[in-house]
Amino acid sequence: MMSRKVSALGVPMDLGGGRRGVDMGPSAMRIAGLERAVRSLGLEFEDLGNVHVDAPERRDPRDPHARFLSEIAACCRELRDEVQQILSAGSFPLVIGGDHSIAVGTVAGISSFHHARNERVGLIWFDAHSDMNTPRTSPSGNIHGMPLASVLGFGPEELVQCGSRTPMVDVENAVLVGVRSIDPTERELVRESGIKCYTMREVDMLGMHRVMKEAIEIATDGTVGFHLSFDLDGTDPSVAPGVGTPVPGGTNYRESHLVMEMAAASQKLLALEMTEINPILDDRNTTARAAVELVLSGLGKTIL
Ligand SMILES: [Mn+2]
Repeated sequence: MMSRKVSALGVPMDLGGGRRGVDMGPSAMRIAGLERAVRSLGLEFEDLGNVHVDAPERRDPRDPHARFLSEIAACCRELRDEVQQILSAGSFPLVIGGDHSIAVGTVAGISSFHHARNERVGLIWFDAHSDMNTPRTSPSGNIHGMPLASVLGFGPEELVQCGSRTPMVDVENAVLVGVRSIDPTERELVRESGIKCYTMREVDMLGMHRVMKEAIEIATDGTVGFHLSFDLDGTDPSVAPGVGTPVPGGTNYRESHLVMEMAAASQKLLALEMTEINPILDDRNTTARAAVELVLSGLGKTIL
């Protein structure tokens, strides 16, 4: 982390998923003591409140292949501008979701800020899913399954061109970690794009230390640093039960923290994003509390 000040920004978005409730993720993390926890590390903290998101009750999803596309794109543009302002002020962006579609706005902000300085950025995408669908391949039309494809340049124009640079991140500097569920139709794009993908099989066989070491090498090769977009569903449901789309066989408690610790130790982390916390499916805020602990590791908390 390059700044001593953390700026938290909530994005209460649940237009991108099929299951309701992830819009309460930002509240859940605040209630879990995010501010006090970050300050306990000796860092400055400011809470910028929430980006505006409309309620689905007030909107029509329209296109069944990309539901709520214009609402999500509008929110991502606002988020992009906020993230750029945080970076301009020399602060560290901590974005709290919200479904994973918000990553389009976060990555657009980071990419645009650095593009203006002639710098490229890398991306580590921690997730049970590959989020590489497009409206053409998505079985559900839910945009939270499309954000990684979008930031790499594949998908609807409104999302792909959210930043000042297209693609926002070069596929050579993007890495997937923790994957164990890929739709048969999105597999093609995962393969054809050439994105480096560390599935849970690689985590099992190589160990998380080697996986993250290699992931950081890829994300920092020729870049100024990287963004870590952390979908809580990447961790095992025993660690994070309250997520939008739980999948068994995820990273355990220590493996999840090692992802964060190694990102922090690299000194190349440009921003951090926590997504898909669903308090409705949770057990007494377990998942938001786990997310706050994980954030601390990502901000440089060490055991010793
Ligand atoms: Mn995701």
